[in-house]
Amino acid sequence: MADVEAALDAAGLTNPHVRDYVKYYAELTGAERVEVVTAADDDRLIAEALEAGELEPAGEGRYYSRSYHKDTARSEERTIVATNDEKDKGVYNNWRPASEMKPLLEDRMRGASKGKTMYVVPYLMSPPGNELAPWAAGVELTDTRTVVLHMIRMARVGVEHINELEDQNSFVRAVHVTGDLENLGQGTPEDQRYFVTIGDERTILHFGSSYGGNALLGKIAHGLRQGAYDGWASKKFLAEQYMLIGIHDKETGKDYHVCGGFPSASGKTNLAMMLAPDALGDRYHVSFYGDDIAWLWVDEKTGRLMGMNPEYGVFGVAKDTNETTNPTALKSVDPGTKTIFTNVAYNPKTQEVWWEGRTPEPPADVDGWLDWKGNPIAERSEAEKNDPWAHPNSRFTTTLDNVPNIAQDYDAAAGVPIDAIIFGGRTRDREPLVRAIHDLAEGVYDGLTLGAEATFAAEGVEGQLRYDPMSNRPFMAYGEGDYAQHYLDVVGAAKEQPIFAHVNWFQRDPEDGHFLWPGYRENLRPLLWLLQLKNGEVKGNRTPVGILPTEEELNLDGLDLPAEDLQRILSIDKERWQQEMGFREEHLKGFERMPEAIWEAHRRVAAELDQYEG
Ligand code: OXD
Ligand code: MN
Repeated sequence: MADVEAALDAAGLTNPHVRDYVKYYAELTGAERVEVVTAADDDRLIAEALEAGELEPAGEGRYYSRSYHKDTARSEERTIVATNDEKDKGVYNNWRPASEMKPLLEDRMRGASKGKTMYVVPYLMSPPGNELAPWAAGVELTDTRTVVLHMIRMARVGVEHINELEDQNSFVRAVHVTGDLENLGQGTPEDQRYFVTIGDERTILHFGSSYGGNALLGKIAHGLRQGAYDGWASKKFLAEQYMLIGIHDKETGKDYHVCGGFPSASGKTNLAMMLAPDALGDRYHVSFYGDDIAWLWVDEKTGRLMGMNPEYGVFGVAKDTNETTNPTALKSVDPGTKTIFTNVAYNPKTQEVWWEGRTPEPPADVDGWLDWKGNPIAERSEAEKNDPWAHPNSRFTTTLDNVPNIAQDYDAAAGVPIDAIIFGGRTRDREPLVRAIHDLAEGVYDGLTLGAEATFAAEGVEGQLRYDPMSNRPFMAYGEGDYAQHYLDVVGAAKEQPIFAHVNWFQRDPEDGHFLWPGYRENLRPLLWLLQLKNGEVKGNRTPVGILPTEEELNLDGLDLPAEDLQRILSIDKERWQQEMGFREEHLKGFERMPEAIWEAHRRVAAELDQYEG
């Protein structure tokens, strides 16, 4: 049995509630040792992980890890938000009573960390001193060292975050027990895994995975699910799966901040890390705040809608990251950054890593190369020849400090004022390049009807379209109707309303299928137009589904776009939209207590479409 008291004393962990919590779960899980972690322990833990073979060197100051081959993604069916009140049941949160789930999880965890170290990881999911910091403190207990190393990169980690809490009992209890990965029946009817957030007890119990959002509990379980629940219960804030960027106009000296939600695999990380196109670079600078989560609230003194990224790092999808799609990400994982790559292809002889889309072709000399499962590429059979080298959900994990265009004030307590909130999926037709929405209810309605193709970040069928409200479908913590009302209330309280917009970089030519918009850095152009519209500098072209730029308004300096392509992405297809309105109605009908304001927005758009002559 671990000497818990001695370990906590040695680490200077004084918070009595945290101490009780650690003691309780150390006993329950049967851990042999307890170790309290601070960010300063990183080098030692890395050395230990290398020694133990949990990490391998990937060049100077970079590391490689491989997960169990059936443990490579979030599992939405096994994820549950439990509470003590059935009214919290929504369509997507897989609600169960806390009284059922807590004993069930504790049963699975009982004795499951025998012989292992239980790492105590105190963390903060906000810049220190932020107005939402009271909801941001947590303590993850995990029995896996690589999870600790990821947490140190993805969250602010150290005992100071919990010793100094004003309310010493106000922290999220986040317990992660890996379990016997080879015997959990992943994806079968006997699946043993459970990923549970007990919203009204501020307790997270995850069993049966050591991968990504299943295991780094600060990120998705706290940063999104628990954060969303707390934001609603306190009536104070929103926790959204949003990227957050700054745009500085060197000519006027103005700074703008844009955040927004994109379902996985819709280019959110690329957009968040975007640089200004060369032709506009003299005038605009884009800075990075975050690529995955933003918490939003209204500053009571100024009345402005504010945002901050609660995370401290980037857990980015490696696939298709290259010099064209995201040069910033590549620099963020340069030698010396202490990046951890997971489930990419790895060459232990040369310590190189590779993933699909890193270069157009895989390395020609396959000597030494292993695929993500650790199997030599050189020994592949004819049938395996075309299998990917890297897992499609393989990742790189690096801290915000490594991102070359990180905003200077990313760590500032105040957060930043939000000028625009954008939504965008991957849509091959119907959705124009950008349509702006001034009205709050129409903006929220638009977010609720966001659609996306399935992604490898979640287990599912690739290419299949499904609705993903606000890109929050896997993170909904309570009923969708209540969520919509809370969104209206929080943003509605801001004195200066943000402008909403829907963007789509992925429209294709119906005949030959080519992308109509070049995307990547060029995506700054529609955002600049949006900010000009908000400032009243342009008028745009009114349509029932929002205001679109005119061809003259969109700054296309240095960009050569075929006239037909431009015309298509700046217009709407009335019939496809009318069909879509029917799908939306069915989708919205599925939710209880959807606010009347959202239904009114839906009816207004539908009626205007029927009248629209184009
Ligand atoms: C993530 C996810 O890791 O959405 O950000 O799964
Ligand atoms: Mn995400």
